[in-house]
Amino acid sequence: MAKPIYILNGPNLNLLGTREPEIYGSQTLDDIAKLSETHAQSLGLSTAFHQSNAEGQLIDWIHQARNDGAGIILNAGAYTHTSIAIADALSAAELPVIELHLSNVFAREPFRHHSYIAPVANGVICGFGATGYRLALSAMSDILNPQSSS
Ligand code: CA2
Repeated sequence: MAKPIYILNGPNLNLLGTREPEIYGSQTLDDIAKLSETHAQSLGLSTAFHQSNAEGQLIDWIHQARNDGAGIILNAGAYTHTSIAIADALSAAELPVIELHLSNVFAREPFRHHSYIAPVANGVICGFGATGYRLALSAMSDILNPQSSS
């Protein structure tokens, strides 16, 4: 059985669909989990989709992905801008990593312009709302199977 793509979501993303739809869209995290699984299946991939408000839990899932996952798509929420510990865990995982944000963080407050994760990621996708999860899975598929990418 092929290893899944870990799709990890950080603090407050469990609130999606309840507030601030003008920034984050109106879909819930559950909606995003479903569209991710559907798109992954179309690419011949599977997902392990998680959300936590706790930094340590996100790090534990990154450690788990090191053995059990094929790659990591991470929307670390505000930990993107603060967490050296998550960046260290991603480096140690030795897997393809895609940093993902719903909003265009570069069009927002200056404190969102810096990421500790970007330097240890293969690439960054931001500003496309829930579509970003599909884009990230397509990019991960190309990273994992470069000969079948167009
Ligand atoms: O745009 C993104 O995906 C972010 O990772 C979202 C984080 C933010 O701190 C990052 O700078 C960019 C915040 C997630 C908060 O999610 C909410 C969703 C609905 C209502 C309130 C917060």
